[in-house]
Amino acid sequence: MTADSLYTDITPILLWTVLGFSLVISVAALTTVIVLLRNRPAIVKAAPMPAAAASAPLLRESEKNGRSPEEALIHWSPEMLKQILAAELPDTELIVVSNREPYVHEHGPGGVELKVPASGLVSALEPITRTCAGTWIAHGGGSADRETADANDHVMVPPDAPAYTLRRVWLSEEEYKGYYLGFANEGLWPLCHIAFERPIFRAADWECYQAVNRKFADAVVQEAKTKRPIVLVQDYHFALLPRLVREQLPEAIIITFWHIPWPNSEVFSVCPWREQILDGMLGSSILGFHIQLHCNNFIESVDRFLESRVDREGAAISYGGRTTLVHSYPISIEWPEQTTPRRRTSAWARRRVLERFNLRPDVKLAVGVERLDYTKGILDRFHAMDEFFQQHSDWIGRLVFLQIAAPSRSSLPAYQALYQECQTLVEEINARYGSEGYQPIVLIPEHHDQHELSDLYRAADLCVVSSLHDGMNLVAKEFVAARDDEAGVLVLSAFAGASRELLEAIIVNPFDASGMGEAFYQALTMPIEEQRMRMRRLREVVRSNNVYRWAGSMLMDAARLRQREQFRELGSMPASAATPAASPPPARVIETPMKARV
Ligand code: GDG
Repeated sequence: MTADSLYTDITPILLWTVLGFSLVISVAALTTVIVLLRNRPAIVKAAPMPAAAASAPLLRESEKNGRSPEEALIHWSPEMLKQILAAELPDTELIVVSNREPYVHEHGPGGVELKVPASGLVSALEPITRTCAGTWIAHGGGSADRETADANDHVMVPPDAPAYTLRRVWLSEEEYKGYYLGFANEGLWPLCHIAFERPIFRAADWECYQAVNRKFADAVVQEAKTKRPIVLVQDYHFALLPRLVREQLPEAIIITFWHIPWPNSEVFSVCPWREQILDGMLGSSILGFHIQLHCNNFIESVDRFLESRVDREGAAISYGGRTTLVHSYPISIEWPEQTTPRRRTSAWARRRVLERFNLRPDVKLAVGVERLDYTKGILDRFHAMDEFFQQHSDWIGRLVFLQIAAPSRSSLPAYQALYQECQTLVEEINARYGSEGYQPIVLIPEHHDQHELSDLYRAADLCVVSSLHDGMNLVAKEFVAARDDEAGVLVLSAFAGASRELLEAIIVNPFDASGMGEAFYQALTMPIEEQRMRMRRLREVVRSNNVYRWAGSMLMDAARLRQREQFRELGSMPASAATPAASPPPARVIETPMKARV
């Protein structure tokens, strides 16, 4: 048989075999698709996503922003943080500076009472300072603070299991008004948030702000037992402090964390003392924001207003002979929780909350928990309730919105006006949709303790975080952490930093009341399997990106800086390579804790 005749004989057979196989594979594929579509989970059948979610990001910011893969594998816990400190920063003292103190002593009807203030900063920093046994310097603002501090203005806290020193700084009424209420909260707070509240800048407030920053810088120097402490400066109350501390403790590592957004340079330019503020902040070795966008805005502001060299690739700014690393560190909450006693079930929490607020057992419960602040979008979620009832009138009588609004900055006119507006709007909506024994919105303008908040989160069918603008927002993360039953839905503003991580929440635009109303509907009708799928993923994210990771990442960066300084002192590093922040970290710096990875 010739080769030609062989080809002629087998070609049709081959052709038919290939065709036959293709047919079988196509039929199998089609059958699989039909079976999958028939059995697809309820998630596909849920109500359409609101418009804002249509353009939702596919990747979390932490997945995009180039964190080292090794770091992502660390299981962050208090023990890990201690190990990192011991291995990478041995014998380093840690000093935290914030305006708000973690424990306030107040005179109450039953004598001196201890309060934990409603503050995201306190919620995040307290477990860290406890773990690191540092010193926390803060304004002593409680009515019984003086009598509970010792002669050095110290008090050991937490009172039931002392772990670190709280140093209280006393301010006169004039200082408090000018620095805190005036410059920080009527000037910088509205300047940094897109909430359309006009910032107020008064020269007298600025004077106070400078004087109080100096006072706190002196307290840092007094408390420092070594020449090279790590100073963690917190927030917009202390923009000038890093430079002032740097002048007195040139070898300190100063990490400044800005807990609120940073505006774009055009908005920032309206501040009459913009250059001084930037100069003060650049006294820091490391400057942290929650998200990359705010780092970018800060770098852009420096580029525009100061003679400096900006290294965008290395995320560093060289100014006045020193370099500052500008990096995003998304803040988070304590996980695992160390202090809250064993929780009861969600069913128990729900019964308790319904009883306490006198609500019918068959209602669905939406909750909001915040300081009463105009940036939090409290009015906007009430407008969304109004829209929701207009579109879905069958829900009237079946949904209650329970809003906890802890009083905050209540001596300022903008906050008094907000309180009035909230009361009026709630009355209007309740009059429109309420009936005998049914109030659709329950507004509680009171401070609650953490156990009560935890019960509320666990009792809720949905938690609404509708901030107009928010650095991060810890309530969103606390809600997720509280839901070990994997039920409940988070409705989250696209303008809260948390929306960069919590992608499985229903993401909303709080300026769009009808869109947010539809998000409520989606949440209330979401099948339990979908709630579970979303909640499981959200919990994974918060668990692995907990507050120990937030602090640990900053401290690891601090360790790298310190090592490079040491190389520089030894003369083993060329000057050009000695700019600590601009080049990538040496892998071996984190070797020891890595080995201990859990
Ligand atoms: C700033 C930034 C950033 C609320 N009511 C009570 C109470 N809270 C607690 C919550 C939560 C905290 O206050 C609020 O945290 P947030 O993160 O929502 O907001 P801010 O206070 O504005 O914090 C913010 C944060 O700093 C951290 O960097 O996320 O973007 O604005 O922990 O549970 N706590 C108590 N009683 C209450 O009635 N004890």
